[in-house]
Amino acid sequence: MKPMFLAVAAAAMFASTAITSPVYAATHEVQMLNKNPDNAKQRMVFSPAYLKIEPGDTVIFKAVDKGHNTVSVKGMIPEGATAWKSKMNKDFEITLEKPGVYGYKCLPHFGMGMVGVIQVGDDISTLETAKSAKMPGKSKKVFGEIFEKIESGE
Ligand SMILES: [Cu+2]
Repeated sequence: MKPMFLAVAAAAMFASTAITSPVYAATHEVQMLNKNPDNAKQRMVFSPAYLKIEPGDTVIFKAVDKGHNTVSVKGMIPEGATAWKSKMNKDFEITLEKPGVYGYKCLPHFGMGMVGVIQVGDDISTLETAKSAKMPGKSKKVFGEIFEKIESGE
């Protein structure tokens, strides 16, 4: 039984390293949470809130905690890209083909700063446009921090 378990663990590890592979379309996971695992004081978060992927990759939003969804923010996705809006309490999967910066929110917790950004490829030319979108309450701060990170190329 033990070697079998190790093989499964090794396969799982391989699967997680494959996420960074630029050769094949990869699948990434973003969790919808009531508490930031890295900062217990921060409530209602997407984790990770910033994700960089390659064009054609898929993102799965996992409804780990209840009461959340994911909705693309108007004016914060590349022109011609398809907007999305998921159902509350449900996992949601989306494949992003168009390079650029995608800002999204949790509808009930937009003002609490439950927002995230997916960067597809290296084209960040839409970042300035994204910055001028409407961001209520704490979401402005959270978006601002992520945009800074993207600009600094970290
Ligand atoms: Cu939420």
